[in-house]
Amino acid sequence: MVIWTLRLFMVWALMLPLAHAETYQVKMLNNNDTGVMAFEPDYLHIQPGDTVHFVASDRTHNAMTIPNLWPDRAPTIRTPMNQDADVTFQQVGFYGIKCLPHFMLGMVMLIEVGENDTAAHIPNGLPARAKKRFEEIKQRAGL
Ligand SMILES: [Cu+2]
Repeated sequence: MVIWTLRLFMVWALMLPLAHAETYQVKMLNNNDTGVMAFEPDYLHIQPGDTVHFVASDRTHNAMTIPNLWPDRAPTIRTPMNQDADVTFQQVGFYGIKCLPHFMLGMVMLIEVGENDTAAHIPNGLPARAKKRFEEIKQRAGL
């Protein structure tokens, strides 16, 4: 009995890091307080191992990697259109995410994973509305 209890304790102890990982919800919306076509929230600060659950609240949205606003070697993402999806972020850094159909309309969000010494670097060449929304996000988040 004592050994069995000890084994159970060891299994529980091994699972602790997983138990601490959190899941955050991000809605994909046609409009909200910040304007038309928006992730809500459009900024998250999470820890490595945390998961973001993208919710297909409205239709014709998805979440995918913005090239040049993504940590080197972190796996890129492209969630299916019109579907909820979970993405787990392991690597420290800033992740820029866009909705493919609404990138031109500024449907983007920023996820900060872990602690970063440098500010998020918003790359050149983004659609004007995406650039504007990132500026708003950075100002609001104090980045
Ligand atoms: Cu969209």
